[in-house]
Formats: sequence, C-alpha cells, structure tokens
Amino acid sequence: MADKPAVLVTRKLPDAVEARLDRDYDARLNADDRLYSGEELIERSTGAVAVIPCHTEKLSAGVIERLPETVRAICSFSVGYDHIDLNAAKARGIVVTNTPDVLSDATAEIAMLLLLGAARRAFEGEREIRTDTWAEWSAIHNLGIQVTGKRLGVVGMGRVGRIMARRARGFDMEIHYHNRRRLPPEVEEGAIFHERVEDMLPHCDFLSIHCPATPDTRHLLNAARIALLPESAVVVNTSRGAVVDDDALIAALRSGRLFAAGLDVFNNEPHIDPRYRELPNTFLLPHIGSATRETRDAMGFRALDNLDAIVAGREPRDRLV
Ligand code: 8YV
Repeated sequence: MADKPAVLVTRKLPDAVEARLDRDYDARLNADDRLYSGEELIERSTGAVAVIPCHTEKLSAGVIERLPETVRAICSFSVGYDHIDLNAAKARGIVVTNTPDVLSDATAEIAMLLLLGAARRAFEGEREIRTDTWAEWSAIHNLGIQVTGKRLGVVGMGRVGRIMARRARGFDMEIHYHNRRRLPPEVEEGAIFHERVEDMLPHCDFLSIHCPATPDTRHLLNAARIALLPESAVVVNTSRGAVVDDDALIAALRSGRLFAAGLDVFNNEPHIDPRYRELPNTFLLPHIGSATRETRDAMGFRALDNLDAIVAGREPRDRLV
C-alpha cells in the first residue's frame, strides 16, 4: 500500500477527529497543543500535502510563500479565514477551505448567552455569590435591562446572524439587520433591512455583530457609530475583535453611554485589552463560540471531508480559493 499522505495539524483536535486523521493520513499531531510560530509551521510542513490550522495560526503571505512545494491544501478548522492570506495561497495554487454551517448554532447560542448575561448583569451577580459578597436581597440592586420585546440589530445576516435573529424572536424581539445585500423575504423572516449600518443603529437596543473581519469591517463599531445607538444599548460580539474599536467601546462602557457589552472575541487574543477586565459592565468569554463537543467534532470532520476531497482530486465542498 502506498504511503499515507502527511498532514500537519497545528493544534490538538478532538479525539474522534484525531483518530480519523491517524487512520487516513500520516498525521503530524500537536499533542501538547502548543502554538507554533510561523517558522515552526513551515519546518513541520516538510513533505506534507496539507496543513490543518485553527484561527490561532497566522498564515500570512510571508508564511504561505515559504511553505514547502508539497503543500497543496490548507483546510482550516474554522469558519473565519481572516488568519489566512487567500491571495498568497491562490498565487501558489494552494486550495484553502473552511468549516461553515456546522458551528452556526453553537455560536448563536453564545451570542444569546452574552446578550442575556450582559443585559441582566449575570457576571456581577455570579461574582457576588462566588466572593460571598451578597449582602442582602434588595429591590434596587443588580438591576439589568429587560430583553423581552426589545429591538435587536444584527450586523451581518449570514449563517450565524440568521440563527441569532431566530433565537431572539423567541424573546419577542424586533429584528433589524444590516448586510451587504438584502435577503429574500423567506430568509428575512420579517427582519427589517437597513442598507447603511448608520441607519440601523438608532433602532438597536441590542446590537449583535456577526460579520467577518475584513479590511472593510475593521473598526466598523467606532465612536461615531456607537454615538448613533440609543442610550444604554448593549453590544454583543462573537465575530472577530478587529470589527470593534476598543478605545471607543471602552470609553462608552466607562461613561455609561452603553449599558454593557458581551464579548467572546477580542483584538490580540488571548492578551486582550486589560481595561475590559476592569469594567463591571462587561461580560467576557474566551472565544468559545463554537466550543461544544458536538460542534468541534463536526468542524474537524468537515475539515477532513474537504481534505479527503482535495487529496482524491475532487472539488472540496468549502473551497475559498
Ligand atoms: C473557532 C471561530 O473556535 O471558526 C471560527 O472562525 O472563530 C471559532 O469558532 C476557531 O476559529 C477555531 O479555529
């Protein structure tokens, strides 16, 4: 039997995914789950046909250009692909794939958790219990903002944004959305479209960000746009930190112009802006949008389905370039 193709897997993946990798490939696994530098990634790819990175590996043009000639595919274990220079990959004839769909429900769950947690000051309440500082029940203590019946603005009505909108309807929320283009009525499901994000913001008691990080969406939420939100709005971000201008968001949270923010993603993860930690009105999670057992298995299998197709000379389902 011919040798199995070598594949570099940059991070530790769920057991079932690694078992399939081991069965079908000469899998170079990362048992320690240590983050590789660009140099290490290039070195460890020697003789490999493919790399399976996570969003934590920056596959810049500089790294991609120096990958060994043998590398034909980058099958990312993520839906986002802002960590991969697609132009550089295309120029080298390397196929790039991602893992859409399978993580949409899990990510929308975390967005809803953040929305509820930020609005109802869950973190402050939880901390009181844990630090044994719950003095006495009070009618005026820990007052949050009611979610039911309020208005939610969704930035980026893609797979995750649509599920978020559907979940929010379960709380009788009125849904507004901004997207590159208007969606057909059966997909809109009654949501109100705004061609310009500026036109939507005054209608958003809650704002949930679901667009990808691109040069166009960098700092999409900046001081000028925050100023368009109603007083005491709540901001939720489960997409990428780069979409938010930290200085502007932190200033608005500090002054009380915004009621709270629920954030699962940050600039410069895991070394986030420390000011977020000092604010009482932030509900912070460590990028766990897709972190369920079911979803992480499904992401791994989806990445492997793409890899199998490329190795067999078939068109992969989730080709980006
Ligand atoms: C993952 C994500 O945890 O898929 C994405 O784009 O942001 C997260 O769901 C991560 O990217 C895995 O690489």
